[in-house]
Amino acid sequence: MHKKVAFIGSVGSGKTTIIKNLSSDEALDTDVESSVDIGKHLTTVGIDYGHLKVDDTTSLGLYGVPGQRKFSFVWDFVKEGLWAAVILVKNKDTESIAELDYLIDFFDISQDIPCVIGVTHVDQGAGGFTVKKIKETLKKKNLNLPVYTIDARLNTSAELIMRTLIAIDESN
Ligand SMILES: Nc1nc2c(ncn2[C@@H]2O[C@H](COP(=O)(O)OP(=O)(O)O)[C@@H](O)[C@H]2O)c(=O)[nH]1
Ligand SMILES: [Mg+2]
Repeated sequence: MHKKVAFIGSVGSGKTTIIKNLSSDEALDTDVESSVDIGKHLTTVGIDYGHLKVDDTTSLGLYGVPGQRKFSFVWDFVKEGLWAAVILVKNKDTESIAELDYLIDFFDISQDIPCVIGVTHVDQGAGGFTVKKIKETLKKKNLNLPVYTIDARLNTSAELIMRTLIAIDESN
């Protein structure tokens, strides 16, 4: 079975990094020009794509989507048939924190879909304030989602996120 996972969050929140980190094959990174044609409308907006084989029967398609609203037409494509979502928030970045509210609504995030929030760049400063703000937003929306402080560059962080998504899916 092929399942679609979206990595969403503002520019610089670590989407490209975490997808490269997780991907079994060389991830497509459209931050630089890609030699592989994944569709003109995707390459021009810098979508990332990676692939992760979980076991013999399950593989995950990892899609990174730009956070800026001017690119929101790509979100419709990624939103279609979504299995799980990872929302990345850049620590201490006011815009990235504020974006969470909008992204939750746009992607119809609910308790029915596996979703984890990762606060990145916490190695550059304590994440307490950012986590507090995120929890306030979640409370307002009646959502109970795991919030992890992570380093998108580390395998251990990426694996923690993916294992959590699978565990939530199995308990749903
Ligand atoms: N120190 C630190 N750097 C990070 C972290 N996550 C990503 N980066 C760096 O931040 C920059 C932006 O990350 P990128 O994955 O391109 O963000 P994107 O715009 O969401 O795709 C890159 O130079 C990454 O190496 C993190 O948790 N800690
Ligand atoms: Mg990127």
